[in-house]
Amino acid sequence: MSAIRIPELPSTVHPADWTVDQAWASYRPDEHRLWTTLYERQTNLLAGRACDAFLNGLDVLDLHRSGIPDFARINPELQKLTGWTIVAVAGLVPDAVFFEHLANRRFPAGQFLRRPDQIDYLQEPDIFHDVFGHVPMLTDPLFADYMQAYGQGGLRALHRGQLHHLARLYWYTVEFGLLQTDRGLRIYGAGILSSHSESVFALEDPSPNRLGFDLRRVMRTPYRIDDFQQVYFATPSIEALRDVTLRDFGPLYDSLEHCEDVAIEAVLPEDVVLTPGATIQARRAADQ
Ligand code: HBI
Ligand code: FE
Repeated sequence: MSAIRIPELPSTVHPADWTVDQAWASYRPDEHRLWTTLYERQTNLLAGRACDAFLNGLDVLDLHRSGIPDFARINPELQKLTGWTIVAVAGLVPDAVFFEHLANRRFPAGQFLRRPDQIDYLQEPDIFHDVFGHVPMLTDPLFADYMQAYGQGGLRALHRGQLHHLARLYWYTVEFGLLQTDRGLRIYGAGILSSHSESVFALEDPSPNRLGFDLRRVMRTPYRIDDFQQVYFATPSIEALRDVTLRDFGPLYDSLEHCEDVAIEAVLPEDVVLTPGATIQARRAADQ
């Protein structure tokens, strides 16, 4: 008997693109109530913390109306705004499948909702993280272009064996990105926006470094998936982010080949430090 088990696609998954039926009618009343609880908790926190594009997107799509959103209702609205649609998936999908969806302006969203005991944290992307966290930003034309460019870049990165570098870009922008505005830093990353505690931590906690976004610097920086971030990168505009991503990263990958990673909590002389983290603050105090 072989000990190796080859994972099989669940029979309800469409084999070509890993999509499933959202089966909206099958969500239970307690699941709709949990969505509403999560929605209200986050929107109370996010006024003055989330960027305008996100808050406008939440309004425009009216994600609150019927408990767990029905993709059949949202898709015509989203498609009219930026050409994006949401497709349901059962959980994580293979990288190539994920990028192929993004490159075609389809956002794969988890079909299932977390359990009540996972209200504060779960590792897999559920429908609250994916739809509340990611989808409002897809109503912004510049961000919509950025995500598609990322998907196209992902397919190229896969062919070049450079996914580790590109995944860092996704992590520090789409999931944990901050935006510089004339009213201070605002959140646009879905990993923060869908997290009760990190929405406050990301902007207000003294410990993490908050640095100006730089594509090469981000690609040199590993990340942790099991704790709050110790470094956030803030872009001056979504347009600037979109513009760097429209270029081919080939030459950048070449230059990174012989370049060391940067420790997560490190600050380099060339970094633009927006707010220094507690480690540097402690060091500065000791220097005085
Ligand atoms: N699948 N459903 C889902 N959601 C993701 O965010 C995701 C994925 N598969 C792969 C993947 N992300 C990574 O390739 C990127 O985060 C880099
Ligand atoms: Fe996500």
